[in-house]
Amino acid sequence: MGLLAGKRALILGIANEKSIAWSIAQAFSREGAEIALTYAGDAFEKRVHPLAESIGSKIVISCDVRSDIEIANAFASLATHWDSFDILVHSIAYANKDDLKGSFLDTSREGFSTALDISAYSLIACLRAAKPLMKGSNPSVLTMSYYGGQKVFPSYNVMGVAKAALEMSVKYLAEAVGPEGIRVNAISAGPIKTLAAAGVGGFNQIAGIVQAKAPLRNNITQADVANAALYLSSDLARGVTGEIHFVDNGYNVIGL
Ligand code: 0WD
Repeated sequence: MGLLAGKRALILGIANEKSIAWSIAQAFSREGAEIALTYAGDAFEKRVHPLAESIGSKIVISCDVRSDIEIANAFASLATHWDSFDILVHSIAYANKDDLKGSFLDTSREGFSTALDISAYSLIACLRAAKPLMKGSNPSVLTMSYYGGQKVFPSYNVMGVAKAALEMSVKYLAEAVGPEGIRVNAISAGPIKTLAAAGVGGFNQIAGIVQAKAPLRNNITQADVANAALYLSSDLARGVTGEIHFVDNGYNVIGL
């Protein structure tokens, strides 16, 4: 029997087949979970539908997390299919391209607010909307972070500040929903070539340094993140909440 047999998982943040969220959806499906997916508006619908079909997922819902109405509608729509679910995966981030290069000092008020809204606040808004449905045994919420939320990386800029807010939100949310038995964790993933990564100036340089310096002398893959996500979302991690779990081939332990 699979690790997630009998569980239902809602996964937010598939843009295409390279998305970390897509690898997570495949791993969860392989381990017996029933999957529902959301996509960020019309531009992504065509990409996500065939992916959903390939894992037998019949619930595919539009949810642009910038809008409270879209979030409310998405969970209302989910509730017409499922009276409860067990696992929420939030794999969403966005910053204006101009804010992911050059000097952090040039971050605009609008750019700051966009990055923090979509990349950090959306976790709070989605969990609030999800909570009435997350009433199974050992429900789990998981989000995706990056080491740039703890240390300075060139060009990561405002997204680093958003990840810091996201990681602290994980801890406050873990306390807020812990009494209901809901766990909240983050994976801090090493650099992976995806659509989101393509927007970060100097991504290739960062990935090259990780390959040379990480204890395991390599970059991670989407599947590495998905396998850790599997553990954190399963009953194996029943005692784990408020945790930022590195899946980075050990890069974060290196000082120089
Ligand atoms: O190196 C990497 N790729 C890492 C990614 C290292 C460490 C962490 N992460 C994080 C990202 O910051 C993000 O939180 O993992 C998460 C998933 O990112 P990904 O899989 O690397 O990238 P991608 O396939 O682009 O998925 C992110 C998606 C969006 O794609 P685009 O490329 O359009 O920004 O987040 C979604 C969208 O599907 N998204 C939204 N969803 C709902 N509403 C919105 C929105 N407003 N904006 C973006």
